[in-house]
Amino acid sequence: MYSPSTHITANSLSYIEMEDRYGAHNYHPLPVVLERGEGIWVWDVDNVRYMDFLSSYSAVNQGHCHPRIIHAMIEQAKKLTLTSRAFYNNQLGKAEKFMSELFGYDKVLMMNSGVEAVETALKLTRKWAYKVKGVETNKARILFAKENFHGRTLAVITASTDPTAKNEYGPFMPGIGTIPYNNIEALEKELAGDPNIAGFIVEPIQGEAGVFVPDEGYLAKAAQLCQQYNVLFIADEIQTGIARTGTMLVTDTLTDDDGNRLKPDMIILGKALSGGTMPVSAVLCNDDIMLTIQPGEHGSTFGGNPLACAVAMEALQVIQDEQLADNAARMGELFRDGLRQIASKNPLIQIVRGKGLLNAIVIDSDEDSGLAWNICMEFKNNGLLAKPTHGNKIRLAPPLVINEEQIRQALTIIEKSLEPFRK
Ligand code: IF1
Repeated sequence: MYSPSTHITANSLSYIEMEDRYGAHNYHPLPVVLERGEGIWVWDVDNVRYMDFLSSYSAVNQGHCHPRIIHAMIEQAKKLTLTSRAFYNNQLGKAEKFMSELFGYDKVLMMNSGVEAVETALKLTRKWAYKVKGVETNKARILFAKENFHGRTLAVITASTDPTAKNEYGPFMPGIGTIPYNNIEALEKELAGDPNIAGFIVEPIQGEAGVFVPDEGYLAKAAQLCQQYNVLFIADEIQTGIARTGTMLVTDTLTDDDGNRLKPDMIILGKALSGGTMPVSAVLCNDDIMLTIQPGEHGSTFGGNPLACAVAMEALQVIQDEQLADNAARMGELFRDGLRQIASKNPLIQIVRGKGLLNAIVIDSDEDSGLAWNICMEFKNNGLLAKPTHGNKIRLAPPLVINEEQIRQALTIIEKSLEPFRK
């Protein structure tokens, strides 16, 4: 089998060895050491330039170091960065109003990392179950989809079906169930069989599972079933949201059979909510859910800090002003067309899938063959950064500011890089 060059400069190696020596070994990064970024581009410590086709797992949708977001960040940082929630600040209300109106919910609760917002949604779901739905104390259950990814906390990995994320972290939390993704019958059976189910949390497209797009109609049907059984339908749009898939949210497109909008009861945002500049996350829902939590019952030192608020408003405004949802939709079509053309000539690409600029190719190999890793090494050698997920899938998700010429440039790199691996 073809083996790509793995030469690493002494300069890069010095940083890699430092992380290896002093850092926890909880990741296995591609051997590239980045120093600088601008738009879709990143540069390594030897000033070699790459196209970023990971976008920090869809956190830098607006492009690296977007000048407007960085400007908003610096201006706010010079004035006030943190008040805690013991006092009011003059940014939080503005950001909450901005997000409520933009996404169409009564209220917002801001946190920091994505998983904190997921935990917040789970806590809200339980409170709602006891205070509004009338579930008996400590009996509430929350449903998750198998092959989900919602973060790394103990509660959230309880729901994971990935042994790597979960092994030897037990004991796990009660009150959690999992059902197959993209399977309406399984959801209905579970909902019909257990009156204590409080919520169903789902990724509109499963990211970590290799950009698995559910069947047309699955999400809408799931939302309707949840409504029918008085169960909260919770969309984790941390990775799919903020224009990544060609609309502000994937769930913006849900309708019932008569064409009426279906909205999730709760949406969870993170990642690109700050344009990748700092951890900012949020849960949005209406008063009947949000107001079940009273003062002191949930919080965070940094959640809703004025720096995060100023950054989030600018990051969302940039998405709108630059029409990045439309661009993601158009560039995504172009990109998948190009990938399919490559696949028609090179059977190494088994499947091309995705929506907007959240895409993946499935490589024709065993999950543990290492082939997808070697292909990503060859991408890197040719100036494009991407990372395998679940062995034989490669996620391809550039910043949404990418243009047509750059898409063609990326396709050329991808085609050329795959050529030597041809069977
Ligand atoms: C890692 C994956 C992506 C997410 C969804 C919540 C979170 C994430 C849908 C938690 C985070 C990340 C985290 C990062 C790798 C990455 C990832 F490959 F693991 F699955 F993006 F696809 N919900 N996803 O995708 O957000 O707390 O990290 O801010 O943990 O290694 P977080």
